[in-house]
Amino acid sequence: MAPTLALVGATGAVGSVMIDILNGRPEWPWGEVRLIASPRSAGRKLTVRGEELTVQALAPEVFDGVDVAMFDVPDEISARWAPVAAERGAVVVDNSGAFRMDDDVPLVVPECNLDRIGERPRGIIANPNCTTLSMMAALGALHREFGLRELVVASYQAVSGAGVAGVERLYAELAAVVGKGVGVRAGDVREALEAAGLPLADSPFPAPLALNVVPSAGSYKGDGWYSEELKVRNESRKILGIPDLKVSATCVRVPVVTTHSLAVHATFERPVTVEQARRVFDAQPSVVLVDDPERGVFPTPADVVGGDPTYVGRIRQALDFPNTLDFFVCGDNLRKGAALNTYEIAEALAARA
Ligand code: 11C
Repeated sequence: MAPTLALVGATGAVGSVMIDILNGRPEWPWGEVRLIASPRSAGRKLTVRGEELTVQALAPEVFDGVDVAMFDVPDEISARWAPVAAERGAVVVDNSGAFRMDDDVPLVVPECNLDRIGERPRGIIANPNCTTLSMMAALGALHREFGLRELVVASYQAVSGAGVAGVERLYAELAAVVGKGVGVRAGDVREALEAAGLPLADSPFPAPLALNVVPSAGSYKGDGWYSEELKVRNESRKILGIPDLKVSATCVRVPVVTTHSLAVHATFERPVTVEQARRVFDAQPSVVLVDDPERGVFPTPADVVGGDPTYVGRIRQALDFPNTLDFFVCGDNLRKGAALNTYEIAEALAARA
């Protein structure tokens, strides 16, 4: 019998992208699909592959008979409900940060470590953070050939990483500054936001995003580090299976709606040329090279948003660092960075059922 798929968080920002993905998949291995959300959203109707489905309220019994349950909900909801779904027999693919670093939960990017999906003693498989994920297909391919040893990254993160509130805030701020001639004197953007009734106290970000960049993503964790920077370090090590990988990340929020970018400085055990790296990327179906700097061709969020692949450009040999490449990566943080990777894991589970 075809397996049953559940989507928990069906009405959220990532859940909505997931439904687009379900509707667009060329192959369809599933029988029944259940859409699940908070009691507030229960009763809503959503269409999946031509069938109108009613969203059910999250409760233990909705997982009875479910083979694979994809969770796109906040950490605390996953922490509480993923074990319930697993107890009722579902394999959970969880997109929150609740289980990622647990030793008995695999953290999976299909391009890097799909073989780990069978090792799930708790019935839970974790999906990485979107910032880490945005570079993993590219880095994993290089690591297999040249042996990654050190990684220094700067991220340029879109506001949708902070949810619908982040997107609404950016649009409101842009409307408040456009045509005002601000951005030329320290503090004038903050003044324009205050004047427009947009105090920073109401923002999900600690500084203005309009006409600005903000070196803070996630929550502050002490010793100078924000949570996103620590996730990049810890998750990259776990996914690539390099526990002693040297990683240093600086995560920056930028006024982009969707698609995270990263400037990557990667040092390898063995020598690597730009031509070799290009060949490796060409052979990786989910990586697209956009790299002709002489003609101004490189990936940018505005040009790749909504796409599934990891887009790579600006590949160059670091001038002063042996065995080291610098390159720029863009990936849609809601698709491959969240919903698509989760679904790819679910699809692989269905293929093995
Ligand atoms: C951001 N990367 O851009 C975050 C969002 O650990 O799943 C995803 C947080 C996570 O703010």
